[in-house]
Amino acid sequence: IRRMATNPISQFPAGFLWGVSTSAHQIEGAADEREPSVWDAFTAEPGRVKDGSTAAVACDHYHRYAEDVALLADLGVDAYRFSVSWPRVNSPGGLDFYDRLVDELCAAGVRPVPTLFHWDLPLALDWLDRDTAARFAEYAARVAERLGDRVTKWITLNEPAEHTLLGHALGAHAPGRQLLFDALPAAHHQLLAHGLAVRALRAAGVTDIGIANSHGPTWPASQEPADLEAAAFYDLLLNRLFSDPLLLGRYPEGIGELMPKGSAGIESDLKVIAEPIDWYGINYYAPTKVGAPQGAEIEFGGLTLPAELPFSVREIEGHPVTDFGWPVVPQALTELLTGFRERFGDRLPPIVITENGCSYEGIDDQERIAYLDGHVRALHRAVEAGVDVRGYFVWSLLDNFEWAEGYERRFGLVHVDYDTLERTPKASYGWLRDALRARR
Ligand code: GBH
Repeated sequence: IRRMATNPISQFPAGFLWGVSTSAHQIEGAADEREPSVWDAFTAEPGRVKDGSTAAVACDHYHRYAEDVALLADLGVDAYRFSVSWPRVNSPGGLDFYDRLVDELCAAGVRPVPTLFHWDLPLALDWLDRDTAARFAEYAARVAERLGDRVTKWITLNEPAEHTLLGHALGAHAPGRQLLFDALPAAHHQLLAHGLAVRALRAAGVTDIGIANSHGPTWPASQEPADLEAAAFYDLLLNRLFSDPLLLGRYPEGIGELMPKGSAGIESDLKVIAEPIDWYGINYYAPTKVGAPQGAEIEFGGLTLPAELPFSVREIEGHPVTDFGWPVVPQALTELLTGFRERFGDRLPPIVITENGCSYEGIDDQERIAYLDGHVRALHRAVEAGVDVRGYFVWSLLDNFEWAEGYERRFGLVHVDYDTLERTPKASYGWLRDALRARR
């Protein structure tokens, strides 16, 4: 990727929200100061996490949050997207931590943007139970009552698609189930939880609510009918299963019948799910090439996909790849956003890119600078094409616990030494700081 001299960030209008993201389980540590989550139980099982690590300490952000907020302030971001740990809120003093964090952020002039669920479900709960949706709404209300005087912008869920797929269908993430299509109730209950939480947050006076969904263009492996059909099905799972009910109030054809319904029926659930939101968050990393099933297990992004899936994921050639093996294709972000605009039209609320980033080793991370520069330019092309985008958050502020990959993948703008817990800003941190300063 060729980097141009101009600063891509200064091309955006004033008021565009620039930020960085993290999540509780990936950075906080202090696991013994809260209730356990499904991720604590999952990582305790041998073989689940590649390097055998756990998030018991992680970046120790729970004890070092003031240092991390100072890093945010120096970086000059407008906003910080973090997640609230439900098991921590369930523990004595848990909400006090978020209270202190929010105070620290406000004092530093950084806007707090909490996500209420980023995969660390309390161990006693299960997304296959419908009741978890109602519990989530109660928890959301409790957090909003405590932080709502200082926090205005809220996110309900992070990537229910990945949590369903990886956690319940394929078993690569907590809670480690391999239910394949029988995982769909976990999707429905998360969507219901989102809708009920939107209502609970509104009742608590919140006016600025979004969700962070994982999306990326699906590229068919060829124009052969079998490849086109498989790609369309994969696209439905990744790009429509969650967005259609949220934005159009219906499931894609054929999927609604597979969902459990409450006593009042599926239409009544869909009304809750489609409760209007103020903006739609997109986490974008890479496009996926998909073709007809190949009748064998395949390795994909560190996963072994079972042979019986009705599609197969293929390698994208001709683009650089990150340390994770994910292709770097900035123009696919423009394609994704213009495609969303075409599909949803006026039903599409303003968009915020709630995550975008890459894993690379090293402190002089020129590849990360190239990745971010390329994606910010691609984002600007989408804005020029008429897509209403209001913000962009880099994943992530810090190197952190990368789920089933443990600490081997580093997504941070700031390097973390996991022995000393020392933070060292990388070249990409300097790049973003300079670009943010230059815009004013
Ligand atoms: C996010 O998930 C999570 O929200 C965050 O917690 C996590 O740390 C971060 O991303 C980094 O992983 O093999 O090229 O087709 C991202 C979900 C699923 C997006 C796999 C990229 C595969 C890319 N990812 N997907 S590719």
